[in-house]
Amino acid sequence: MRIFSGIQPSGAIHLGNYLGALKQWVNLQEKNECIFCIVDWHALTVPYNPQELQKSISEKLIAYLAAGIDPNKSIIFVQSQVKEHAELAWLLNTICPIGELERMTQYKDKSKKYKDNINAGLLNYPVLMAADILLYKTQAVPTGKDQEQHVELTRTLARKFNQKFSNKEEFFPEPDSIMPEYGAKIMSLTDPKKKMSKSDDPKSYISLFDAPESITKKIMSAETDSGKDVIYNVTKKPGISNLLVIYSLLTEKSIKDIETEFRGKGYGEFKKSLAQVVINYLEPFRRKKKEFETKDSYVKEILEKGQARARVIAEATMKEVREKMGLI
Ligand code: AQP
Repeated sequence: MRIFSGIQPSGAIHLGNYLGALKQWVNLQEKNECIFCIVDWHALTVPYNPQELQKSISEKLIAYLAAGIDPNKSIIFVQSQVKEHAELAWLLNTICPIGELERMTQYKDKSKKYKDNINAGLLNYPVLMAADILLYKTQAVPTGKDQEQHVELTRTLARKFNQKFSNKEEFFPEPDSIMPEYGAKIMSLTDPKKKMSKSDDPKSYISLFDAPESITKKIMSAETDSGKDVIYNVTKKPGISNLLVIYSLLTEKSIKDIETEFRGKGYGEFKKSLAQVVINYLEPFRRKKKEFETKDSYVKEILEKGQARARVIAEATMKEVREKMGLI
């Protein structure tokens, strides 16, 4: 199966991005042809600092490598280095109904969050994402829950393109979403009714590279209800339930077993133990980051090789697309 997925360099990669997306990628690369992108053009749709962008891109690449993405198995590259993404996005824009874009949850959320910067790119973001995916004739897209709607639009656009320009034959496959059973939507530490997001206040998320003291501080002050029983109940105890999910995914213990372990012990003890679990789990990430930061040319080479491999596929697809759309 051909797999494509990406992460935007819009902030620090957090536990949500890891549990929802990255962790699946690592497993999928064993038996599939995987293409993992750092989608920098997407990050320009919200306010950002141009001086910080390259550093943020490098950090994402290091996070991919530290998580276990293997450049010998998977293609890793930066979106803006393969111009065909922009070309296909433009062409797909011409078959995408505006209504489909206006109903997107992420567009609505981000329009509220960045009231002074509701740009056309924010609205068209899902079309660029569809182009990212279809350019590689992708069959499946591993993501968290928040991106499901965008993958659904990608299927719609693939279908429309096939009907209009490919005699109803399958030129673009309609890609499936792959989501983990648990962890597809990790919630914010400061507001457990909202998803964890890298563009939010750093107190609301745990970055893969956070220092141990910072992890402890964030978990100990994570929002929980006024009770003291460590019990999973998303409606009544969204905060503690979110922490239980994180605990369970990082230790591979069932939520039932964790509830039993902390019966009668209260939130304080549970949070202290969770902080230690997270610190230990993320220790190799911090170590590998330091290691890769000293290997500048190795890291650059990975991107150059990745982009060359991605270009071969992208150019072949676009040649066919142009022909089908009457451009040659
Ligand atoms: N809270 C989450 N729980 C599980 N999965 C998540 N993902 C994002 N948040 C969670 C998944 O991580 C990947 C990265 O997505 P992205 O960088 O394209 O942007 P996003 O989905 O908008 O993620 P963020 O963290 O919320 O970034 P910002 O704040 O920049 O918008 C995707 O697979 C996503 O589903």
